[in-house]
Amino acid sequence: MIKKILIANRGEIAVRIMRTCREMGIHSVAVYSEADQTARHVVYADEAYLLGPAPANESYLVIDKIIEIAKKSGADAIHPGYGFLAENPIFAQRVEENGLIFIGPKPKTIALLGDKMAARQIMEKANVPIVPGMKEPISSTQEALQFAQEVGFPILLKAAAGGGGKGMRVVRQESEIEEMFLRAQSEAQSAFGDKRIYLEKYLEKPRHIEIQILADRYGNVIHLGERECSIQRRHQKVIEESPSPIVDEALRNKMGQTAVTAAKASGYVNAGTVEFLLDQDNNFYFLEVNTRLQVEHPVTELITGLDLVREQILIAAGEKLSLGQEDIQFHGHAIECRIYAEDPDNEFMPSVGTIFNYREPGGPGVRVDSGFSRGDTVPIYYDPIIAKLITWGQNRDQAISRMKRALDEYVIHGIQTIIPFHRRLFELKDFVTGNLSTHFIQEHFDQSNELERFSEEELQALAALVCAVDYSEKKRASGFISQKPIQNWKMIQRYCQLINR
Ligand code: MV4
Repeated sequence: MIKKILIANRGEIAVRIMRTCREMGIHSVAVYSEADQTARHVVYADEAYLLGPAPANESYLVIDKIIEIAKKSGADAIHPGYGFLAENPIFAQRVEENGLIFIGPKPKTIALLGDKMAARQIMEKANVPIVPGMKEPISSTQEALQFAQEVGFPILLKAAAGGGGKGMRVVRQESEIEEMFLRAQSEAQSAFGDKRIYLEKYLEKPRHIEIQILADRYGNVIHLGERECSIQRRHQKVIEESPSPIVDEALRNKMGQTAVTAAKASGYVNAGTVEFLLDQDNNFYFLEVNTRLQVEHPVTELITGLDLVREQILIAAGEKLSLGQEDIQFHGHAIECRIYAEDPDNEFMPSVGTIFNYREPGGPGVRVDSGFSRGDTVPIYYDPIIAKLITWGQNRDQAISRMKRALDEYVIHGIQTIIPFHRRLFELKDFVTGNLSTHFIQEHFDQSNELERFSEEELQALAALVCAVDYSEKKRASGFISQKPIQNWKMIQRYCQLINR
């Protein structure tokens, strides 16, 4: 039995986990940094303890302190959320050594799947399709050249310790290999302290599709369908949805079965996500396993009716899965917009400050998971995600209509957010028709190419139009202009400089 859980996290995900705790009659324990004294997760929890100063490595990443608080408060278990210590096998190990339950996979599984090359080897043995590539790290450009001659260009250099696109380099021709290899190595070294690089065939404009799985400790594994996460910017997801507009029932069953195989092959227990790349011919390839609850889990919750945090807690408490694959049914369509405190008019720079007015959208089919309220200050120290806006509809069109309405209803004053960027995205024909890829944002928002087609006069007219539309949009959405409309004119000027006009 689990009666009290310490949530080793902050913001929207900490609040999200505590909500399920409360429904289940489980007491929640918050931990917080000096920057989060009055944060929503601290207010929501049944008890709260100060960890230390604002920087994460003095607060949310201090393993000893978190375990000490867990024991002092009488917690039975720790939920790590996502980010911070969620995929740190040492943390999971320490939690268990101290007689506490880690709500997540076993430390050994986290370590194993954290090594991308080890994971590929396991999956290959289990007949899970992997991207054609090497099983060992390369030590020279000579080996890279040999590989390229076998599978053909383009090839991709990846960090063995990798993830998140760091240390990744595309090589399109022989002359680039040497330089790209050295760059990938040094980037991998500084990001992971591990410079090992291996090679894969590079897939052009794939989709990122992941399968949610649940596994209990008795070997039962089920999948909860896919999430399409192709809309991302610099390896940061922006929009996720389920089902994917391109996945039909046959492909869902096939990918789902493969994900279940992947989970069984790695001895996986708890909730997890198996990531795949889907190429333009609908072939899918294993990418990696995320050994945590993911940011985008709500879209799966909305179409399956399940509470994934509840399932995680029950699994961690040693219960058997109460559902078989035949009990899982998908209903309707869900889309999530991540609300980052970033300024889309200023190269997505983090926007910090105090939210002096705040109103969340609501109504039919709208869910908001957030970690902030009016009067709160968004600190500079952590991830810039402040909320997630999720809509559900009978079908994709309805989920989109509801999202557009909800984005218009959302009022956040005092800081910049990417809400205006989302509004533009939802107007794009390729988005509405579901024509997505991991290069979507790059292709639709890289205006430096677009502007080359225009004359000086056209550019000026365009700038005036952008200012006017932006101004009236902001006024309509909030009844308030928090940003100088001149910013967009500056943006156009910058583009003109870029293209030497
Ligand atoms: C790839 C790929 C194409 N071919 N691997 C990026 C993050 C890392 N986890 C894997 N990634 C990719 N691996 C091969 N062989 C393209 C990407 C990729 C990507 C993947 C998922 C989501 C967004 C992405 C954006 C650019 C590239």
